[in-house]
Amino acid sequence: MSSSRRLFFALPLPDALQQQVIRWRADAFTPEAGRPVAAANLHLTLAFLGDVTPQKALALTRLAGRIVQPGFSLRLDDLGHWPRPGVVWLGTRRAPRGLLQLAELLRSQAARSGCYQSPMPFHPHITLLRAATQPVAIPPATPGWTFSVEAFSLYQSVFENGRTRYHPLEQWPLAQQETR
Ligand code: 2AM
Repeated sequence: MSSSRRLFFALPLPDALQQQVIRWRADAFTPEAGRPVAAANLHLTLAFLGDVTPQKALALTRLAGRIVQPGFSLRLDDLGHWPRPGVVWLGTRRAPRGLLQLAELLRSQAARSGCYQSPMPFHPHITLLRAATQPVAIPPATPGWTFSVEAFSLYQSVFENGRTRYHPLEQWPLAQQETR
């Protein structure tokens, strides 16, 4: 259907962290390793929805708006390479429970609404390089950034002028993190 949009729920990266990541990435990988993802496109996908009709998008955004969950801290301390999709990624060695719960809820709501969900287990990651189909020297460690996740967003993936851009459409806050 022509009015369908390609949508996904994801965690945005704070602007300052985007800049830190791309500065580090420029030193950590050679230009041959793969095609760098633009700073503004860095995100961590929670649930990929695919091409979605306006009616389904409305139903899914209403469900997303009812989610009540505390925020959490996310430490980016893992790196890897998936040669088949050609992706070099940044991830976490210990996914916080809040991240797994949020992704699980969004993915099950998507599945119940008829959006195909991959049977592969959820592996939280931020894609750093694409078209990385050749062996890549992965640095032994990341700087180990930690950031506070206070919201999640719905994005539209748009291919225009030969580039893919991810437009944030809507954002929902997570409750304040409990301090003990
Ligand atoms: P990737 O970065 O590992 O390619 C927008 O395309 C986002 O949705 C990207 O983060 C992408 O993951 C993810 N994505 C794209 N197609 C997907 C699919 N079929 N299943 C799960 N995630 C997908």
